[in-house]
Amino acid sequence: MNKHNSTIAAISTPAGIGGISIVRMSGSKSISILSKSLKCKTLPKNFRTNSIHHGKFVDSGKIIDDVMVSVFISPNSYTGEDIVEINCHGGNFVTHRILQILLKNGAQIAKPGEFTKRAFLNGKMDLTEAEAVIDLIHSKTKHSQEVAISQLEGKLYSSIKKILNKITTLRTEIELNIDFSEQGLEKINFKELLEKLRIIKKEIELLVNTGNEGIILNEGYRVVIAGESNAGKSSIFNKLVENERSIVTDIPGTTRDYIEEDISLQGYLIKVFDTAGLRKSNNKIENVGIEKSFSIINKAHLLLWVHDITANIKSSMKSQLNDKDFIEVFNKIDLVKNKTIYKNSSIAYVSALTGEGIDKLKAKIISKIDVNKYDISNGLISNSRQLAAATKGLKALKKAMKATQEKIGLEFIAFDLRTASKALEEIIGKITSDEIINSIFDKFCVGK
Ligand SMILES: Nc1nc2c(ncn2[C@@H]2O[C@H](COP(=O)(O)OP(=O)(O)OP(=O)(O)O)[C@@H](O)[C@H]2O)c(=O)[nH]1
Ligand SMILES: [Mg+2]
Repeated sequence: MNKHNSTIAAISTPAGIGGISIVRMSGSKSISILSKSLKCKTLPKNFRTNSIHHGKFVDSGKIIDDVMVSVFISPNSYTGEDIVEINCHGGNFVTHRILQILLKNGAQIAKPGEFTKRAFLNGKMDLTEAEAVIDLIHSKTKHSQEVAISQLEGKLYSSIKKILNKITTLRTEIELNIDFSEQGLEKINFKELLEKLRIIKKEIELLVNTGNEGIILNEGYRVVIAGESNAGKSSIFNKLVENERSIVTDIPGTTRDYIEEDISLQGYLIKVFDTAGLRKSNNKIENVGIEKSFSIINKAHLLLWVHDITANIKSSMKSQLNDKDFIEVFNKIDLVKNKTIYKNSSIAYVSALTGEGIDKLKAKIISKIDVNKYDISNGLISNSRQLAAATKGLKALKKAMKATQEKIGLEFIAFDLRTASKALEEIIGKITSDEIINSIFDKFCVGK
């Protein structure tokens, strides 16, 4: 089980002062390194797995702290290696001193995510579960937490495993028939084969479709505020994020670079973007900003298209916004006396100045989030990496179906099925490049 020779250590709790801090160590030398500094009733070499011990942490005969040590012996631990977790008093100095002593006695400092990476490499979890660990740590809302925990429970993994098993069974059958056909004994029923492929295709398709929802729940729903300059976009942005984050002036072209803030609405993570007003400008900086606005708009789930209700400008740029879902927002209603004009229910009438209509706008945004179509407990694709691989798998399966319909040869069908399997195996990390694996674990914090 222990594929790594080094024993790693890190502080697993956040920096700063707290009641307790945890210094964590993993590797085959964890117990022997600990025994150099722990004075305790039981000798560390006699510690049993899943046990906790009270003792004094000492260095060169001096007591450093009074500690509780949790012990997990390989393979019954998070990483699959011997782990000790030293619960010490949560002062910066004490915690760092303990870490330094462990390093002096033979441990190496852990890289970000190295504990979880070892768990993955030692087969304690698949890649989707490892990704769920980081998602759970970073989750800011109820829904992102629910997606992460279901993934951590291995729901996505088992959905993918089921599909992979079906593909393998079918491919084995086909490959057997290739051998038979060499002897002139081909027995394959193409109609039945096509039906089996169709069922698998449907399952992968479902997986891909869950991706749209999973990514929204996990990575956030991207709402981009766009429209004419001076319409009040930045003012609306500030109201939505409840912070005077974006600069507001009466000079058209105030916002140049886009600004992004996360908010939580009814348990959904919403990523709100303020962008430069779209207009024809001779200013070089503003034009760069306008180009950036278009690229942000392209990645939006929803646009808030803002007009100044008093300006009476018909926006010419709106035609360039393709088929994006949008809410039309008429701002500055505090300047309008005749309230009867607010009659179009598809339009959000607001005043960023007084706050009137902002709650209704928030409700409109929520109503646009197209989720809850899938059962989270079955596992959802929840990031772009997983979605790209699932899409690749779907493409290969469609090719296999086409080859079957055209009866162009069993070898081709087997090849496409192998491609589909490889793509799905990428999601769970069975065959994934070191580069991808490193990029996933680089996002972790030290000590996890
Ligand atoms: N009366 C009134 N004035 C507003 C309202 N919202 C914004 N303004 C004013 O309109 C002007 C422009 O507001 P901004 O929020 O900077 O507009 P913007 O769309 O971000 O402008 P650019 O970044 O230049 O494209 C400022 O003087 C604001 O104070 C509103 O609801 N009512
Ligand atoms: Mg602005």
